[in-house]
Amino acid sequence: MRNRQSSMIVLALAIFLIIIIYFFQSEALFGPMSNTSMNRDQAQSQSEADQGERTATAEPLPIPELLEDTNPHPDQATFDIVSQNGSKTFVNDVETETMGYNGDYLGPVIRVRRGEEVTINVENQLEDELTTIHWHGLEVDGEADGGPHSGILSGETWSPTFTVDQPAATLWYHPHPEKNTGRQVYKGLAGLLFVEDEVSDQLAIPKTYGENDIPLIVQDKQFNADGRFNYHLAMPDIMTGLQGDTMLVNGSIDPYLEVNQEMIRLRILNGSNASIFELAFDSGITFHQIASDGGFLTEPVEMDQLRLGPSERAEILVDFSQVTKGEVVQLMNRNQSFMTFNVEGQAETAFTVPDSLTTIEPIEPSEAVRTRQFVFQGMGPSVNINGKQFDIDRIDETISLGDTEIWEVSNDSGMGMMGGTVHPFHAHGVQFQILDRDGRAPAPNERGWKDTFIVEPGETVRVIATFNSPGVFMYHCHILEHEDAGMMGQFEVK
Ligand SMILES: [Cu+2]
Repeated sequence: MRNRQSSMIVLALAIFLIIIIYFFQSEALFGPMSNTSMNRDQAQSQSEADQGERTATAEPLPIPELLEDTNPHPDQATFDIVSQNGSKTFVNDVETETMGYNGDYLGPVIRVRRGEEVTINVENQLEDELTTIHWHGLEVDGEADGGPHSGILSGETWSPTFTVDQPAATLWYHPHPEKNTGRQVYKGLAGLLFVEDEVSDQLAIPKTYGENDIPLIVQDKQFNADGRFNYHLAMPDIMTGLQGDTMLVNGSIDPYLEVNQEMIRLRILNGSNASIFELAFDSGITFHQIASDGGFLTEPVEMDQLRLGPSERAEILVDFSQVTKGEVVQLMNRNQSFMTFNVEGQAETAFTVPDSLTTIEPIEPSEAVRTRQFVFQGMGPSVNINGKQFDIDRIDETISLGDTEIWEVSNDSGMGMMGGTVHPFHAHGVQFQILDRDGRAPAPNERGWKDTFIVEPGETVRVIATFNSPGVFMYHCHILEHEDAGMMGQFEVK
């Protein structure tokens, strides 16, 4: 009896000890729950601690160049893009093989105007490798969209021409070859595409590119121990898509940006293959989201955290005038800092957050001629939509040109196993309005134009769109490893 009592006490003590150890480990893993602003030395030592053995040194944020329009005609624009192999050093002074547009990694910003007739010459200089280039979020005909049907062989050039007819927005471009999109994007093929119009001209918001209008392509990567890129799909990547433990911003690890004490506009792209980012600033700084995927919201939305799935974009205004000179502000994903803003002196300009941004005509559900269902199903190699995996010779849905439709997208994938998998839905050549999520109105920052939206496990998202661009287009999960595995279908508008 006595023995039994003492062994019970030992057991209770052991459990207590395990709980204590677990608590302290969680604290070490996830960091303190509240962050306060740090000075530069503290920030650097925290940053070094985050990096562990790695010898990356903080560098200024690289700003992608604005691609030159070589067409002198005021209503036309011509751009030249080359997909090429390259190499770049990210960590440990080791060069890793990369891909880039007009360079070693990522690509320039293509800036176009509404109403402009645009031609983009895309030359494929990749060695023995087919590629395509898809203008993500652009409302163009299927022939110009750059999906898997528009393969460019090594040494060939593809030159689509289209007229831009949609509101100002931060879009992006990336390859879309069948079964090889994930690898090519991971190696570095991605760039931003800005649409400007009279609304963006007239808004009193920061718009000096690279100074107070800053692009942030945020990605996460896995590096091998030797510092090379690791695009090798093992478990759990086959299930989740390829997620990494190292964050890159415009291709740089832990970069810093010097800003004045003023309002800064950040155009953020989640350029990851598979990760959902939860972005926030330390020091309790709030910000205003002013644009979603397809353009400006009707009014700014004040937020302290931004959830962004793969391929989603958000433009935000951050007011650094409230930060003391010499302080640093960290941009964090899930409480881990991955970029630093060094706040310098006073600015010459003083922007304020506008009361309103643009008008968006809501598309009424009564205008819809039909409702289609899309169901994400399966796991790993069996991922599919509506029970079907991608077949380039099969058109899954046919839509009449000019029709308005409701698309009901649900996620049955992985239910009951490991908490399920989130799938971001994307359709080409069209911008949606979100009607509801499981019957509830969307959050204020999701009440603008969307071409990509997260669908949680078990959730049903209803969206509405008018299909004004003819041709064959893709709809798919934007976890690129799911897309490559066949979680994609085709719709034809005619
Ligand atoms: Cu998916």
